[in-house]
Amino acid sequence: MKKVAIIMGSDSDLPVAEKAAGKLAEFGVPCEVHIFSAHRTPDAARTFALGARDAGFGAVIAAAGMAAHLAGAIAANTTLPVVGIPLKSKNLDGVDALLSTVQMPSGIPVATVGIDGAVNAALLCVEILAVSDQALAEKLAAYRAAETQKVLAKNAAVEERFNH
Ligand code: RP5
Repeated sequence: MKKVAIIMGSDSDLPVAEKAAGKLAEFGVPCEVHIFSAHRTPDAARTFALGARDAGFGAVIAAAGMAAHLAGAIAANTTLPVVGIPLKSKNLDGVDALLSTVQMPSGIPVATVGIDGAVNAALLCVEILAVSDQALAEKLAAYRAAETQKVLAKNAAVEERFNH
């Protein structure tokens, strides 16, 4: 199976990156986690992106906060799908990272999830890999069905409490 790379701009991003790693692990998708910064270690970020396909990766998650150029910088140097996670920061609440990540110029796509959207980033990568992996597609269907049951159970509890 192809691996997923989780790249973050700083070790301060680890709490969100860990959630993505945990969700990938639930599906048995192998991942690597790295700290590369578009601004502080641009050469390392570029080198990783250039070699990512040959290294066996099928998708890349890039998580960064503030002036979050990491996902775009990775996408500039690979044709693998790149999923960007804009991270919340204290001054602008993540809107800075959201706009920096989502507003890519035509030709260099980044699939941007919501602010701190680690679970959706991981699920999107699982969906990408599942296009050519039937067993993974079946795990996704089972996961979706289980999530649906959880919400139905919550609804039943609320209805039982309030609706008489
Ligand atoms: C970004 O700047 C990182 O992704 C991080 O979210 C933010 C702050 O980094 P630190 O100052 O905490 O290292 O590049």
